[in-house]
Amino acid sequence: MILYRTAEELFVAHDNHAYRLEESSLDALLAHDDLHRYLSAAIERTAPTDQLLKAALLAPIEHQEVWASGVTYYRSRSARIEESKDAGGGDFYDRVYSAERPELFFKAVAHKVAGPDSHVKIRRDATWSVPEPELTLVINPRGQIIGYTVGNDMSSRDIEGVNPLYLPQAKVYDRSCALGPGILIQREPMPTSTQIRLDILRESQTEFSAATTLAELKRDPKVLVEYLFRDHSFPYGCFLLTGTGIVPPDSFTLRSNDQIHITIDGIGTLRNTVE
Ligand code: DO4
Ligand code: MG
Repeated sequence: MILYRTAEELFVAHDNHAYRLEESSLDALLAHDDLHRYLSAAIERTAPTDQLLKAALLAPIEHQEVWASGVTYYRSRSARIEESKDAGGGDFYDRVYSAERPELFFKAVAHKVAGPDSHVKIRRDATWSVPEPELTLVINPRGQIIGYTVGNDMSSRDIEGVNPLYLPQAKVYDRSCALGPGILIQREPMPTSTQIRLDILRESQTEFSAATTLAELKRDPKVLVEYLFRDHSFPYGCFLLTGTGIVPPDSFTLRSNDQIHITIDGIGTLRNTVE
């Protein structure tokens, strides 16, 4: 079942039907002991509605923080080593790829997050910007993974490449993160065969397309969450992007009006336009 957020309400979609939830706070839903069971019971007692089809979707986030993991795919490791070779930073990326402790960094709070069918931004002072399509874990305040959504970790590769200490500026700015279209509520891990696909369209033509699968993800999502929650509380739960396995060629940079489509099996497609 997939949870969707609109300006007024929350909906759950299941077996080609949508149901409006009595609960309208995502914060409250994420705090439930057993969200899957709560939503199944809501579906049992509620008549389906067509209101979801008419409503604009918002990013499925309220007071949650968004964090991200880095260099969790071999492709990301190689791309970062290359982009930072003049700054002598490549060694850091190689070391973090094989280290026991993962790279985790703060990415956003709700007001920096773009929802489905809205705009993401590239920084005005960046010359090399890319989207990063990432499976995103939805975690409750007790540190349990309760679902999955699609995430875009927009990144300024030139700023990151000059010096790894510039990472927060390369990664955190207004509308540098997109989440949606909804949250797949699922206790079980996503299968390793799950495909993550990125399509970038420019003037309606495909400019770049690639796909990977979760079989390429080096880190166990549960271990990423365990590190994130060490001496660190999230009273409303949080989101954790799990890193990118797709990096466009070095000649590619995003431009205004490019359309970014990220599709993850079982969750859906997150569509955004570059402002
Ligand atoms: O270390 C830089 C960021 C890495 C990242 O965002 C990724 O691998 O997805
Ligand atoms: Mg990333």
